[in-house]
Amino acid sequence: MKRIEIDTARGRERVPPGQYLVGERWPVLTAGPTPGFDPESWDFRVEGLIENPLRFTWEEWGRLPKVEVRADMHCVTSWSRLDNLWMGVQAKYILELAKPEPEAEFVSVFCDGGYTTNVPLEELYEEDVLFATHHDGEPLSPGHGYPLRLVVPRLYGWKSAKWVRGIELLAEDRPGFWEENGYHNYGDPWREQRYSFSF
Ligand SMILES: Nc1nc2c(c(=O)[nH]1)N[C@H]1C(S)=C(S)[C@@H](COP(=O)(O)O)O[C@H]1N2
Ligand SMILES: [Mo]
Repeated sequence: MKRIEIDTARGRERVPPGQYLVGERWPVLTAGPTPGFDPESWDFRVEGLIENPLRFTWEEWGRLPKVEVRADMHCVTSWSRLDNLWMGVQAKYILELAKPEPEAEFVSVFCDGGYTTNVPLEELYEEDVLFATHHDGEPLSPGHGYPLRLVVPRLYGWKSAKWVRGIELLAEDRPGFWEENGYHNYGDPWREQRYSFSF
């Protein structure tokens, strides 16, 4: 399996300002209850401004090509966990199948339980962005997003949506759950874009 080792910090300080390291301990940070998983009814959808709308069952998802990505994770509540080894399907691979329309510039990510988050489409083409089923060699635990979560290492953790069920490609940006509730719209840890009043 291909392993992708790119610097989450892209050459900046490894640990962004105002963050502390948690070591091996991996906190669970969830707004609301942990949703259940039914492999019969689960699907993953790619919708909106694309040439090929996509729908994968759990079984179909399991047949997609996987990669491993080593990446750091930075939560806006100030903890950082370095060197996470994720396994899953690169977001870029899914986008290449879906073929975004030229007007598509933003992505709304949707999840079981109703959580949403938004990212610029170009962020999802970064090599270290993936839809992960495994972390450090184990299937995700329910609290950490089983069966599937998005991982966007270069942005604050709230963009790494757990229990993800699909993405919608949009021409206009659509703020998600935390972005509507005071967090920054983009969320770059190196610029400490924690809240919507930071620049
Ligand atoms: N569906 C969903 N995804 C979510 C969240 C959430 O509340 N619901 N919290 C986010 C936040 S704030 C962070 S820091 C990361 C934390 O991932 P972890 O709980 O696996 O450590 O998940 C993100 N993904
Ligand atoms: Mo977070």
